[in-house]
Amino acid sequence: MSDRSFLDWPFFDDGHRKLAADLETWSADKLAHVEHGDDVDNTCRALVKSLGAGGWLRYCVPAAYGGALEKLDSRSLCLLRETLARYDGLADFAFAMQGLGSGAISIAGSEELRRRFLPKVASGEAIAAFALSEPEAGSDVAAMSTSAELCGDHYVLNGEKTWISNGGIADFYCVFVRTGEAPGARGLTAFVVEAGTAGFEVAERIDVIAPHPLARILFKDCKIPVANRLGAGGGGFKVAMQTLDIFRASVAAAALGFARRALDEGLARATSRKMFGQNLADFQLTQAAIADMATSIDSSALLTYRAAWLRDVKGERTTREAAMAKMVSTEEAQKTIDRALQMFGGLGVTRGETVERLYREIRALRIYEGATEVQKLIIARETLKGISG
Ligand code: COS
Repeated sequence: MSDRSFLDWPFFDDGHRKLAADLETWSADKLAHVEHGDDVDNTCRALVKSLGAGGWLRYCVPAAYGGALEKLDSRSLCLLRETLARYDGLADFAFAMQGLGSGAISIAGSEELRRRFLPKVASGEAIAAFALSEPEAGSDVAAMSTSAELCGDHYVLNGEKTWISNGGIADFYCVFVRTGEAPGARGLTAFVVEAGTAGFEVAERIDVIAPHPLARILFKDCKIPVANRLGAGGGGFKVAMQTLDIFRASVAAAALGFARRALDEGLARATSRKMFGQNLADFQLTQAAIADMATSIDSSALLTYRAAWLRDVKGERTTREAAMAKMVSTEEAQKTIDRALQMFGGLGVTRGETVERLYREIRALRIYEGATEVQKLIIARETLKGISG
């Protein structure tokens, strides 16, 4: 059983502790001993249904639209992602995408759009996706070129988006495009595009080292009603950044879940593997690795839950804190998982071993929703603002 002592930290209230305990019981029952086949699409569809039936997706939307809490609660999202990731990376993925994919609707959608999409996200009836990245605009969001032109009561979208999680299985996509009110970041707008809309197509499925539904999508004269716009024209960049501010802390939490699982696996191995007449854990080199792993997990947890608490309780913009949490937690989780894998020796790189799966699963987290290098830019910028202002 993973260390749960962090739940006593002052960042949490009794509601969070109950959520963590209930989710632990549910995950042990529904996820712990489940082997997924090779069909990631069906696995993810089934996981969304199961997470919906369990009531967990209700944490992805506000209470007025079928959610569990009045507004999105960062600490709950983090506890959910941490726990799900510890049990099953695809369950974490399925959960996270319901939140990230619908976040722009919760933040900026009209009442009509919220009523139409959010209850289905919460129940697991509809699968959501977030379409921001383009082949030439990943880290530099404001450089995107997919465009939308206003023609009467419609916008006409043209261009492509890539590395879109849930691409191919999503029922709707929150898409960010250039509408040209101003150059750069001030000329972007967000829209909801439903799968099946004429002119929208999945161009290519992308296979990655830790498989999950991922695709490149195309818009060819794709007509979207003005009513599907999320917020004001030209406000899309801020909607994207506000969405990322919430979910970046939850990426940190997912990395933390992977790292905790790696420590659990490493400890079990170190205390049972016999070598030179003693356990692996009796060697000081192993103990040094365990100390590093345990300390990096606690520092990641402190940064992650600080960011979440600041947003929930102080209502502050947490751009800097979420970036710090994401950077440290994902980078440290990679090291922790690598150390755990090393304890398994040759077994560690064998397909099907938990540490081998974690080793593949953690890698993308250092890239998506803002690569580590982008988090550094953000942290430095915010820190420099602090001394100049
Ligand atoms: N919340 C609200 N508003 C924000 C914001 C935030 N977190 N971050 C920036 N803004 C606002 C700024 O205040 C600015 O507003 P004004 O035009 O009114 O002054 C506007 O948005 C533009 O901001 P900025 O000048 O910082 O834009 P940049 O193009 O320089 O942004 C970064 C650079 C690196 C911060 C941004 O492109 C980014 O986060 N990139 C990573 C994107 C990412 O995560 N990609 C992965 C895709 S999802 S898998």
